[in-house]
Amino acid sequence: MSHPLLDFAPEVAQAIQDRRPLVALESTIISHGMPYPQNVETAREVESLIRLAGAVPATIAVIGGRLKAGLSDDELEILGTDKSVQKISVRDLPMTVATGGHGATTVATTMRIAALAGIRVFATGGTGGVHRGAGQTFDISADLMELARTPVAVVSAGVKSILDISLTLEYLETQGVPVIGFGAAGFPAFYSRESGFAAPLVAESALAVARALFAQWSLSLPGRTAGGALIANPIPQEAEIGRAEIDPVIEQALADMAAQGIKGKDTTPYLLGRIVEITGGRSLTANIALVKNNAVVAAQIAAELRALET
Ligand code: PSU
Ligand code: MN
Repeated sequence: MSHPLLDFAPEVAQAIQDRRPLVALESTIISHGMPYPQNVETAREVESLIRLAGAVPATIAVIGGRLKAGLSDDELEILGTDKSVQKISVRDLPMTVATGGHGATTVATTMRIAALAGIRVFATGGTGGVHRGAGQTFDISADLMELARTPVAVVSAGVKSILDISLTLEYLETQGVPVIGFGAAGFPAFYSRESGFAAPLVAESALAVARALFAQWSLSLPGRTAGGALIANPIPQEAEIGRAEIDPVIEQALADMAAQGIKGKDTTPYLLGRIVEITGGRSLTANIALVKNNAVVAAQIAAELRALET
């Protein structure tokens, strides 16, 4: 697929031509989700893991107003270090393009660009969702809206309990988004393998996920896609931080945020950073482990999907 605003890295262009499996990666996790230098190191390691698993990584961002599918080392370094890089959600994307700016793409924006690039599978750490107190604030991540309407499967470790997990699952059900627990009956809560909520659907293998996605995308109506899917892959056991341990930390971070009056798009980056501080870096170790785990599963799903398509 080509698009006048979109540039493919050479490796990605070659993979598309050869019909190899591709995995999209987001960039807000690099610029606003982890501190430097772990952010850039992790981004590189995640790309390598995807290659080892037989797929090709395409990290998505906006650089100088151009949509990028696959980044050079210099571009990755800009995202990891340049404080002027904005976190861009779908509503911000047109202005960033129009003004020639740099932008780190959220899950929602990455899905949109991945779809423009013809990439169907995307690995991240955690997705956004319905924030606690959304009844008052109306703070519902655009990630959920994009999952409803863009045909990309997002592999994540579930959502953090900085969000209202119950409302997030309800919202996804209303929007018709399949939420598939990967090899687990419980819906995961990012740092913890269990959230206390069941995964609405379960698949035991990458092939089973690929079959479900293939069926979903065969069910599009004319002029309307069948939307995306959320593949919920629990953090590896050895990296897990149990709920009893992380829940008070999250409560503390939420209280600190309220005290500082932080709102809107700054909410998620603030909470992520504050949780790293309170846990003395332990949450960052867990975050890195789950992102890598998601990347490998996404590569396996992308490979199975490609096999079904051919
Ligand atoms: N959740 C995480 N790590 C992250 C994010 C969410 O555990 O890095 C990022 C993702 O880029 C996600 C965005 O798309 O935060 C959601 O932001 P908001 O809640 O403002 O929609
Ligand atoms: Mn929000």
